[in-house]
Amino acid sequence: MTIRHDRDALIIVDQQLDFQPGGALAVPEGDVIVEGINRIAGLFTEVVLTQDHHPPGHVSFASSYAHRAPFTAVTLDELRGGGVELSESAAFSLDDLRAYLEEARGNQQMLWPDHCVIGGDGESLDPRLDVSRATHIARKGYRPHADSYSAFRENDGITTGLAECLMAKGIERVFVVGLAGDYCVLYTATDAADSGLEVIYLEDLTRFVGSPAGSRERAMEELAELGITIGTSGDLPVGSGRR
Ligand code: VGL
Ligand code: ZN
Repeated sequence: MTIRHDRDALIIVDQQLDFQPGGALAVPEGDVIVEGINRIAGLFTEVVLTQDHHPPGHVSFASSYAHRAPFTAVTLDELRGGGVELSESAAFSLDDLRAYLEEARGNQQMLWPDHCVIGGDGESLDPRLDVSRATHIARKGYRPHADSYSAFRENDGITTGLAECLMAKGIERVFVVGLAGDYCVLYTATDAADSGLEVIYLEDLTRFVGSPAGSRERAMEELAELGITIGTSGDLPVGSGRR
């Protein structure tokens, strides 16, 4: 597989400390892929980095709700039934939440431990990541009442403008890597395909949250259904690329 400098982009998703072992939302083995990512980054002229970037009291934090545990979901049905109570720290109202869940996929939001909080240490990129080739750093998930797994579209469907930006530069194909394979990498890949970009999901350069059970398998099925190519970094001419 050859890389075309003017047509291909690499998107490195959320390679941040909070997703590494020991972080607030640790992804098992989230740290082992960074060397492989650095190795292929040198092949690309266009390298997009994304960063999860949440304000305190974000809609995706379990701590923003009364009596809610991380790794459970809050749903529109529960809200309509009066079963959702916010905590003191919530940076959004129940009306904001209703408007968001009406637009969100599956009319629900998974709740997570506080992670990638703006200004906190956990949102930093892994210091081992070679950022020297990054041409575009896209932060996402910073509206208090909306989460954004994808680099292209927030969970309520609002565009980030990234597809338009890449396509305006002539990019036709994107390679996606990073964390986590069942959330932000998955949605970045599916939204890229939906935007009309050809997508290659490099399976060896991602790792998975794995919650709820089966999320990895469902992610792989969804990619297959959309006709997204699942490849590995071994398919790339690593070593022969320019640096
Ligand atoms: C992610 C859950 C919550 C990810 C971000 O980067 O995959 N997952 N926020
Ligand atoms: Zn997040």
